Amino acid sequence: MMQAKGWWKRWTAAGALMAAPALAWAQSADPHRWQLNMGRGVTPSSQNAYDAHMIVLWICVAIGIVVFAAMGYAMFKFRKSKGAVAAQFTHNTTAEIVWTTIPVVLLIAMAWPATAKLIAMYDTREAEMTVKVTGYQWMWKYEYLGEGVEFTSRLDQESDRIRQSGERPDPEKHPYYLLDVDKRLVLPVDTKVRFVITADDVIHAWWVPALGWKQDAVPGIINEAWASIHTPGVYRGQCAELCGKDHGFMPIVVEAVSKEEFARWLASQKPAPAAEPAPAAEETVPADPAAEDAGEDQAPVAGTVPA
Ligand SMILES: [Cu+2]
Repeated sequence: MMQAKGWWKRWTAAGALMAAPALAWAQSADPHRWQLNMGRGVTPSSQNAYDAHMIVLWICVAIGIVVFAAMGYAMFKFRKSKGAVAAQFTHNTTAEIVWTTIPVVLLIAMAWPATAKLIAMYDTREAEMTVKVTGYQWMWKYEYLGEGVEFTSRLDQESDRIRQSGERPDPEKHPYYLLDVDKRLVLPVDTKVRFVITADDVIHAWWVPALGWKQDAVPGIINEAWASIHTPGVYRGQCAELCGKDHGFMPIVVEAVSKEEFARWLASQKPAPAAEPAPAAEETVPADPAAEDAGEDQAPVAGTVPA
């Protein structure tokens, strides 16, 4: 009796453990430890991918249940010890039609929405702004086309120091070790942003999982993609093409902010109109905007966790 109770407890605990990831499904952006399902991300493309994945997953689950139930039933019901004798027929036209038709219908049912979603994911028309992304060994360059704002984004100094020193990174102190940059790609939310993506030296790939796509950056070729981020936040990614010895050290950080905040940020990045005589050009606008922000963005890395 005691043993039976122990079993029951163990099964309940196991059931609770299995249910836990289901709660995590609601979580959206960046991947986290022990995540079982794919994330929903923060763009229509990532939501499309998630929806297509869930449709197919549940179809697979249903097929699995039906097939294994039929197998189990047949093995149990028609077992040799009960005197079952195998049938001797070799063909059954009805069965063959059924097991051909059902998969065809299922494939069409899956391909139809998947194709519609895929077409939507590649439709970059009617974008409200364009960002040109260029991959370099081993950093990214971002240009806000038509705005006169461009900068490079590379591994943050603290990650770089840790990796070169050979010391063991402390996840408490540096939760974004190798996933932080000196200058983030700032984007407005609820805005269709078109990305044109290329590379200068070798093939790279620009990938931020929360945006729901990955695009190759190929020298001499311009690839396109788009994103309309619906939730403000910081989304991290990495180069996804083995591009040389420092391939692992060219992360991507996208910061999605409100439209107003973005307008302010963009204005602050634009070079000041050249004041003619400028006797004392002081340090109003540094010649290199990257240098200015490097200092600013380093600050939170030391101790606090950037949101
Ligand atoms: Cu790369």
